[in-house]
Amino acid sequence: MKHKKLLVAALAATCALPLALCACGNAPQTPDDGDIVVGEGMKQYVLEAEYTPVAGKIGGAQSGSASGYDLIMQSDADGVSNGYFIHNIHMTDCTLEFEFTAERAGTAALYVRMLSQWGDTTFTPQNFGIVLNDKEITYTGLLVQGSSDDAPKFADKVVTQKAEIVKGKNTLKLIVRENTINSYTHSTGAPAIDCVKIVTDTGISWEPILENLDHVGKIEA
Ligand SMILES: [Ca+2]
Repeated sequence: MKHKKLLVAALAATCALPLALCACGNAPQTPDDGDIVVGEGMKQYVLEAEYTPVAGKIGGAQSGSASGYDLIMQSDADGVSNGYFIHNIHMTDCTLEFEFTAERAGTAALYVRMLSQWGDTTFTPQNFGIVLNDKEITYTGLLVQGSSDDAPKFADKVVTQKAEIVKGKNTLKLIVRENTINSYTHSTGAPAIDCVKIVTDTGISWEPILENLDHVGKIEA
């Protein structure tokens, strides 16, 4: 598998991706949930969900199955970071993994950019786990405004202002837990995930799986 190393710090500094939200200048922020505050000496790093490992992953649609690259949806809608997001992960234990490397240990503000296709929905550690380096983040429930995959309205939801980042490799997991949020089948439902944003004064890099996008919308054996 071809991984292209990309230093997100450089992107954040240069705004090289027109669709990527970044921390530079007076770039427009998301209209909902207020602006993400990037303090003096801090940087915002955007880790796109569509660049995380999806091959072989089993999700679930509103009713029926969904898996692998079909979990990535392309969208030209306003507010979709990088033009793609992850959806149809309505399956207990379905997990998205964001691996990144930190120059040193530190704390970070952590945001997950998400929407709910189930109407206004409150995600909690009980129905949607957020785990950093195998430690559960006991976040306060996140009320996510209802919208849809076809007319997405994503919002940056603050999970914690004090995520503990370790020097070297870090792994953030978003874990769908058994619940009854899926109002169609009265079974497990999940949010759609656009990206994760990390605001910290610790330098962060990661290896986005850019080739994921080569598979989107293709029928594969
Ligand atoms: Ca995205």
